[in-house]
Amino acid sequence: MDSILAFEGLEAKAFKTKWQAPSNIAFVKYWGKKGYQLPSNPSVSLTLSKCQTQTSIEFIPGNELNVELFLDNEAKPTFAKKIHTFLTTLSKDISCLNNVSLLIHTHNTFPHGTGIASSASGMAAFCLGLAEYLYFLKGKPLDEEFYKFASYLSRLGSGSASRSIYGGMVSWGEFENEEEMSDLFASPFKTHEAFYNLRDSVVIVSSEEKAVSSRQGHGLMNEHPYAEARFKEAMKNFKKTIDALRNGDWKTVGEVLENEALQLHAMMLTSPESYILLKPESLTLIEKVRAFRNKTNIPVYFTLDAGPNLHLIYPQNVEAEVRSFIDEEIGSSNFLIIHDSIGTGPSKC
Ligand code: 2P0
Repeated sequence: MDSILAFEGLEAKAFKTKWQAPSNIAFVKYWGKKGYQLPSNPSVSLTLSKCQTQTSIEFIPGNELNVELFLDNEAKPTFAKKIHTFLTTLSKDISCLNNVSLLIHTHNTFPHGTGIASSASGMAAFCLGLAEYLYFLKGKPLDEEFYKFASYLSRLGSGSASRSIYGGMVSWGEFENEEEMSDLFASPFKTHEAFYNLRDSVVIVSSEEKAVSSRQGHGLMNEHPYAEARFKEAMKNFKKTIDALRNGDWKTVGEVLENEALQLHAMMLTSPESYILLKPESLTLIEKVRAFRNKTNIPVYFTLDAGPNLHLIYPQNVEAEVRSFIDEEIGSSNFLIIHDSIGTGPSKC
């Protein structure tokens, strides 16, 4: 992969681009970092299809770095500042970023304020545009290396965004003898064909702003008494998950999926500065999913992101049964439900 230094010494030019990138849901969670935006353990995620961020960027050469950002045509100075800080850091190695103004327009295809994290899809869509700009200045084609570089940049912006650069299942983080797996960027993970059509029905329990951000949550792992035990467990769960994803063993994938979600929230509950992102409804729903599975043997499993919303993950061949369960026992009148599925990854608009 091109190092960032390969883009030093370029002259800023005018350019316009637009990309859309999907959100993702981790099966094995990234929770805790080391060094500069490197994961403490490998993770693997499912790329969503419907939940996408679309971002256009206009690059205008000038005398200094400047960023304006609009979400659905409304100016968002806080997001603009985040991107400005990110680009200022990159400009130490890529000096042309000191001489460009960015005009960014962004839009999420999923309803705003649902509590679905847009940081992965948002940072991935932005970094695809930024990577394309640098490739344009350098006169390089958008080949496989381009996507690796976009994943690398996304990882620097937000860890989970590195996985939103690819479709299907995606891994990020070094592991044993898996040569293509790296801490620096994510890569597509080839599964058994039984998992080509996985479904994710997201039950929106709450759309309140989180009390503790993921960035703070990662930071709290530095002082966490169970951190080392968690990283060991994550390694074990990663091994079990990638083996089962390759072998077509959905039961094992599902069991680890639930265990990972609960370990993630256990870290929050038991952190020196304890906090709770689950809501009472999250626990009620977990019990309903487990009771339904025990009664029917239908292999639907839950996971959680850093928030209270439940993701129900299941193979396509039980879609009708799971959709009836959701309608009858969870109720689309009680909760907003987004029926999504595994997606093919980002695209240039
Ligand atoms: C994940 N999460 O693997 C885990 C599980 C949330 C729960 O990565 O500090 O926004 O920007 O690198 O990627 C959310 O944290 O954190 C996250 P930063 P990020 O998806």
